[in-house]
Amino acid sequence: MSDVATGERIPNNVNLAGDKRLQRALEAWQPNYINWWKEMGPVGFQEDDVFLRTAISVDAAGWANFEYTKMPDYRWGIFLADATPNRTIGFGDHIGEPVWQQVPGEHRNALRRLIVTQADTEPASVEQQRLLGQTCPSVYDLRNLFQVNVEEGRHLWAMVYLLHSYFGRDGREEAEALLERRSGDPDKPRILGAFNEPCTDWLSFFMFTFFTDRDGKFQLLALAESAFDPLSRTTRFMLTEEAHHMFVGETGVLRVVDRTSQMMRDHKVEHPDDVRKLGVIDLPTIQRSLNLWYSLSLDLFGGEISSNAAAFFATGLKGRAKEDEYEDHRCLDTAYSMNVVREGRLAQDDVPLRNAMNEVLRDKYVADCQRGVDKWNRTIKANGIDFELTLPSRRFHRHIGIYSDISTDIQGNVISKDEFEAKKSAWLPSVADRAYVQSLMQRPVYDPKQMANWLSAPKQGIKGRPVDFEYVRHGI
Ligand code: BYC
Ligand code: FE
Ligand code: FE
Repeated sequence: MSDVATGERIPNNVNLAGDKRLQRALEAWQPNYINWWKEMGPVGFQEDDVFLRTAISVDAAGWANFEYTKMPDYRWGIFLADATPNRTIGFGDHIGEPVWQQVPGEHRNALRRLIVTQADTEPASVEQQRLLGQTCPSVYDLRNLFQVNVEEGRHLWAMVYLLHSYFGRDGREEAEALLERRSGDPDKPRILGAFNEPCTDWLSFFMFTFFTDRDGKFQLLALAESAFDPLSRTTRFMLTEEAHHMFVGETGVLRVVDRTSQMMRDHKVEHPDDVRKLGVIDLPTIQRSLNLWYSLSLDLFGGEISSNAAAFFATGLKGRAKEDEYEDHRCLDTAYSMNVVREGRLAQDDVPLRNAMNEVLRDKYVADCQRGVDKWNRTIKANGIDFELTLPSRRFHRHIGIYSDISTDIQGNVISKDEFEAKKSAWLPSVADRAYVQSLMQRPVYDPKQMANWLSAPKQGIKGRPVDFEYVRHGI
C-alpha cells in the first residue's frame, strides 16, 4: 500500500511533500476552497459536531474512519487507489500500450475538458443541497446528507489535484473557476444541466442521490478505464465513496415508498387526495419526481451519437464501464442499432459503435436504475398495495441528444409539443406537487429520537450505532 501522510495540511498518499511547488499551489487553493465551503456548503451546521466517515488511507481499514468532526475541519485529502503494476491501455487504437503517467500533448485539451466537467459536478451538488439540513426528516438523514456533501467536496479535491499536477497554469486557472461558478446562476452556471436544477426538498434529494449520483458511478467507471493512469487511480478511489451516496438515495426512496404504502394499507385509502390527508407522499407524486430526476440524469450521458465520445474511446481517454466484461475492445466495424429521429418520427438506424459510446454507457445505467426500482416495487407489493413505479422511456423529457427536438409521452411515443404541455402535470412534478412536498418538510427534526411522518425509519444506523444515535450534535 502507498504511504499516507495524514499529519500534513492536505492529507494525501501522493507524496505531496516531495513536490514543494505542487504542495504550495494546492495549499494556496485550500483557503479559497474553505471559503467556498463556508459560503456555499450546508447552511446553519458549520459549528456542529457530525459523526462523519473520513478517508485517511485507501486500504480497507483506513478509508472509513468514523469520528465527530465539524464540517469545515473535515480532512479533505487526496487519495489515489494503488497503482496496478504494468497496466496497459485496455481499449481503443492504443490497446496494449503502456498507460500514461503524464498527459500526452495531443490529448491535453480533451483530457482537461473531461476532468473539468467531472470536477464541476462535485461542488455543484453541494450547492444544490445547501439548504436541505434545515428541513431534515431525522438526525440520521441529516448526517447522511453531510456525509455526501463532504465527500463531494473531496471529489472536487481529487480532480483539482489532477488539474494542478498535470495541466500547469491552465489547470490552476480551471481550479479557481471551479470555485467561481454557481449552481443555477444564470451568469455563471455549472456546466451540466442537472447540476443547475433546484434540489430543495428531501424527495428530490433522495431521487438525486439515486439517479444523479448513479450517473457519477458510471462516468467514474468509464474514467477508471482511462489510459491516463492518475485519472484512473483517482476515480477508482472515488467509486468507494460513491457507493454510500447511492445507498442514501436507494434506501431514502425506499423508506418514503414504504411509509406511504403502509399508511395506504392501514387506512384503506387509495386516492392521492386521501393519501395526502395522512401526511405522506402519494405514489403518483413519487413517480413524477422519479420521472424528472431520471430524465435529467439521462441527459448527463451526452448525445446518443457523439463524435466526442468516439474520439475519447479511440484515443484511450474514456472507456466503457468495466471494459473487461466486453470481448471486443477496439469496436471498429461494429454497429449499434438505436432509435433515431427522422423528420420528426422515430426510425431505426445503425450507428458506428464508437460513436454510440454514450448510449452504451447509458444502457448499463438504465439497467442499474431498474434494479433499484424493482426493489421499491417489492416494498409496495409487500404492503399489499397495487401500484408499480416505472422508469419512463429514455426518450421522455430530454434536453440533450437526438430526442431533445421531439416531445414524447411517458412511453416514448412522439406527440406534439402542445399535447406534451397539456399533459405535463401528469408526468412531471407540478407546482402543486412541489408545494405539497414542501409543506411536509416545514419543520426539521433535530431530536434523534424522532422521525418525520412521511418516511419509515431506516433498518439500521451507521457503523453499528442505533438509529436514534446523536449523529449530529445540533442544539436540542
Ligand atoms: N448539459 O457529444 P456530446 C457526478 C455538452 S455526475 C449540458 O453529446 P460528450 C456527480 C457537451 O459538453 C458525473 N451540456 O457529449 C453526481 C458538448 O459540449 P461541446 C459527471 C451537455 O462530449 C452527483 C455538447 O453538449 N461526470 O459525478 O460525449 C453528485 C455535445 O456533446 C450535457 C462526467 O460528466 C448536459 N447534460 O459529453 C455529484 C464525466 N451533455 O464540447 C457528482 C466527464 C453534453 O460541444 N464528462 N453536453 O461544447 C464526459 O464524459 C462528457 O463530457 C459527457 C458527454 C458525459 C458530459
Ligand atoms: Fe462525486
Ligand atoms: Fe456522489
